[in-house]
Amino acid sequence: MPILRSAVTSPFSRKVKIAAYMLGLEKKIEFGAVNIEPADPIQNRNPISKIPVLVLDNGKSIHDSRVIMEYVDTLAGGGKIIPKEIDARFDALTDASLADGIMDASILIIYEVRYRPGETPHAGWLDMQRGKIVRALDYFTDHPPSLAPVTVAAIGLACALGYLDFRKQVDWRASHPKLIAWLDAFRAAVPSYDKTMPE
Ligand SMILES: N[C@@H](CCC(=O)N[C@@H](CS)C(=O)NCC(=O)O)C(=O)O
Repeated sequence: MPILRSAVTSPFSRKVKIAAYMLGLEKKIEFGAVNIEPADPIQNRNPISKIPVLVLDNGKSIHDSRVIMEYVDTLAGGGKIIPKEIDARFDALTDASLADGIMDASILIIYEVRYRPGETPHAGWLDMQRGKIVRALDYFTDHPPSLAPVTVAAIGLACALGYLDFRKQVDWRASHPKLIAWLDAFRAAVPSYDKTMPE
């Protein structure tokens, strides 16, 4: 059975888990853990040692999360979470990429604090990353991803908001309150969101 090397706290891994549940693949993919600190043999699977990585039965590895999302959509017949029609497809993929950008900036904030032991985190850098997050949230406030159907765009934004709830890089609930109702609607439509919530 393919193994998803992942972590409960990883928002990119969470996207894939939610997609697997949505597509009825949760019993066909094992959700395996990985510990990126200290070094884990995950480097043998992805030279840049990022998760998630999907390790297939034939020994091949698929990464990153966007490619795995495409893989699970294909396994499920295609066109389920990534629309087939060209405009809808590239709108969804572009919004999903922006949601990933929120997660990238959010993770860089955490790493700036975590990986400068004994030094003050660079305030300008943190502000720059927060600015990216806020501008992307402005965009999503004006262009909330469709929930009918739920695509990679909605899954990505939900995981990005969940990560901000978890690590609190930005108080998005105060700054972008319209997205609260959107996330509530997503949770109602996609029960695996709550199932994959980091503790
Ligand atoms: N573009 C990648 C980003 C994945 C990523 O940044 N994962 C984080 C954990 S949430 C990670 O592995 N960080 C370890 C590192 O950057 O060395 C994807 O979509 O999978």
